[in-house]
Amino acid sequence: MTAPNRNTLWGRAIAAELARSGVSTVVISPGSRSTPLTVACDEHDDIETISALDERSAGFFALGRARRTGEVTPLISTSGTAAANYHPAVIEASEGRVPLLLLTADRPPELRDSGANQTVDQEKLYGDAVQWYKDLPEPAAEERPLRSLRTAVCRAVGTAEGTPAGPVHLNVPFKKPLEPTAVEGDVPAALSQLAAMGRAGDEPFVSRTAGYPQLDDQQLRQLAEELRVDRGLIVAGPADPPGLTAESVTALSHATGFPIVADPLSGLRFGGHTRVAPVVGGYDGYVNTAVTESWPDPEVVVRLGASPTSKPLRKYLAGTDARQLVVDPAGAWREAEFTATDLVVADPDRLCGQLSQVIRSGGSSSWRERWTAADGAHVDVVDDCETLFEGGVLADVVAETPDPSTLVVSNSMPVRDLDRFGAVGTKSITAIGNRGASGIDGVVSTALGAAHGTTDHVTLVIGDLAYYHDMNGLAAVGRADVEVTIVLINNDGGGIFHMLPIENFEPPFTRQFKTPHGLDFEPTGKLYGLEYRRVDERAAFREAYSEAVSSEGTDVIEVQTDAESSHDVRDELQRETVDRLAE
Ligand SMILES: Cc1ncc(C[n+]2csc(CCOP(=O)(O)OP(=O)(O)O)c2C)c(N)n1
Ligand SMILES: [Mg+2]
Repeated sequence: MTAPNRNTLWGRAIAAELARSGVSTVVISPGSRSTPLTVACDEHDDIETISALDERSAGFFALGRARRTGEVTPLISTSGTAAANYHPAVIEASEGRVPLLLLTADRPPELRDSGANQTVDQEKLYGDAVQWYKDLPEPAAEERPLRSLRTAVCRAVGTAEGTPAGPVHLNVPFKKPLEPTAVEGDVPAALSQLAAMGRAGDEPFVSRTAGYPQLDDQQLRQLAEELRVDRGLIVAGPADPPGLTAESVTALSHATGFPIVADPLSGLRFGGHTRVAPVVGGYDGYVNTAVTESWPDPEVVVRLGASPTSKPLRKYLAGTDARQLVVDPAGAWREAEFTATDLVVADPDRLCGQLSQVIRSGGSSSWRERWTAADGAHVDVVDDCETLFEGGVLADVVAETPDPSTLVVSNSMPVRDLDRFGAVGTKSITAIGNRGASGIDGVVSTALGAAHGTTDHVTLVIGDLAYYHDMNGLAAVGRADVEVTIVLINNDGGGIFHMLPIENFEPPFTRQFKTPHGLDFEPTGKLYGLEYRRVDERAAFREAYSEAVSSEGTDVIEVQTDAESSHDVRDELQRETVDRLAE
């Protein structure tokens, strides 16, 4: 007999096809209905399981891991609200093109809509946020259903990793018995090897071969013609996992002479290529100001990745007359100013590589120098500032983080401060953030999941409300055995809201937007076994951070800041940069 009952056989077939399709880690939350899936993955030799207590954090842990590695990271939950708790991570995975696979256990169809316990409508639970949904048939120890199951699992992994990558949902109904208890005659001995065990030699049931969308020669030559101009830019927004390669974009920059305007999440802001490529990173501090007003417009902008984090950059691009080419391998539209003139449906890496071989124009050196000089002035101004402010924390983290390292930034001010103050450099820093839907939820879990997916040292920079939002996620430090240095920027509320006109409307501003909470986070150290320390000076922060990154274990360094004065410093530094460049 291949399995003691049909449910166990079904669960084992799913686990086997996951592993054979390249899945190495599955995140499982406890529950009864998912028992056949859980036990099969737990017992599988080639699958590492992470046990996560709460599904909302579990979803983001898997997301962080998948975002860092580019590998599908499946999740297993029981039926009911457990599955609904994945929804925020599913949305982020959808918007951010991260390969997730949701395996939600369900009651058998006859119990749906019957008042049965823990039974909810899980049909298309995540709506259009998934790339593919399938309600699997009930387990059957028969040839065709088993072949259909194995095919569905292979398709699910392939679709999650496709172009674009994203979440896939398989709803998996089971009747009792859920445990691997023997049920006489449930699995016929005559079942073929193929249906019962899958293909020989550990091959997946369906192997997937997928090409990359690319232009034909004539289209390529035509596009190359458009790029033979004096003033162009390569604008790299947040990259789709697993990221762009710096070589191809550097090659395009060399061929065209265009500077690379690199979002911190593009994979191009940091790394060895910055020695030879004209990468600019401080633009958030000087574009769309008097500095760029006096410059001629770019003629062509090649846009890679998602829409840039920097609003000044987006506004600057929207205000130019440039021909703007959005390159998207999925042919989707990710440019919300609607000023782009062309959509180029092609794999960005390959496109840059191919274009670099057919263009030799060199562009205008004075145009390039404008950008690099402005960037240099911005960096000098920031370097001269010794005040403790939120942006300085990000500058220090980038300066002091080990090489290589992974840096996870929360939404709200941390990602914006990394954008403005994280200077271009040669260290191999992989910066990631949840910019798909820009939530402040699940950020701790995202960082811990990323840490599971890399041997790099990992730093998380997070605001106090985002930390509060996902304190549950800290349980993964112990449960998944990962280490992260957490820099908690505590300005007692949502500092970002000071940037909005609502700042002038009291009392709603403080009560409903800034929301000071006065929470003392130090006990999270004790609760989750973390080293917790607090600093309120810049030098003390640098020292604490350097110490934390060179010691074992997960540390939290709480930096106490003032949101308003931090905004004042940002403004002051910008004025200085603009003045310096006007001289
Ligand atoms: C899940 C979710 N809820 C609410 C918001 C709206 N929001 C954006 S930034 C922010 C404040 C974040 O505060 P904090 O993490 O302390 O960062 P700070 O603004 O202080 O830098 C809020 C509530 C959001 N983006 N995501
Ligand atoms: Mg805050």
